[in-house]
Amino acid sequence: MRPANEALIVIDMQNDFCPGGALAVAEGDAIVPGINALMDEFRAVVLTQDWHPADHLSFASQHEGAAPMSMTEMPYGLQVLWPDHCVQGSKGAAFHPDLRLDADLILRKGFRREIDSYSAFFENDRETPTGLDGYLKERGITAITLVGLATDFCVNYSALDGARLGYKVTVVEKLSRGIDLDGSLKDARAAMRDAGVVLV
Ligand code: VGL
Ligand code: ZN
Repeated sequence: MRPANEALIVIDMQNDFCPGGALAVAEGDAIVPGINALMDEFRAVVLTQDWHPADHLSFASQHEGAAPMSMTEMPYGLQVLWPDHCVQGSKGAAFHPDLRLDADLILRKGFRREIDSYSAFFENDRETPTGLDGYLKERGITAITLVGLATDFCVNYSALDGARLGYKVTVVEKLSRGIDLDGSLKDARAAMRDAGVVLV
């Protein structure tokens, strides 16, 4: 059992990010058993859930003529335009059916139409907090282990923000899978290493 200052944060293990889903990550479902087993080691477990309104502005469908996976400029910076995914209350937004749900906190993110939220800590403007930092600090947690989907987006952003906030951050690569858009997986690994994130 890990000490009480360590939390496991399971990022976006939802149907839409698994094979057959709207924004499927290759082998996204293959990591479920390993994540379930790892939960036993931690006294604090948080699940995040990507949770978008149907007209979310990160969806290509909301931008006339835009193709999924193309880029656009938003007031807060560059944004990938995704296929519609993780719509609030849909089957795609539900957790993978085999994922253990006996977690302490389920943190939803991406619920404001105007702004996407990859990180578990901040929306994509990198400054609007989700509240997770306060939650972890109040529980005396100083070290976080991240697993889940996708390595190069929500896991990466969460890891970088966690490091910036002063947590000791570990990403378990074999319990994470990437989308890999134009080399984004390689870039994410380099960025995480540079930020002092431990990749195991
Ligand atoms: C994610 C793209 C859009 C993720 C969420 O969980 O990595 N990626 N929304
Ligand atoms: Zn999303």
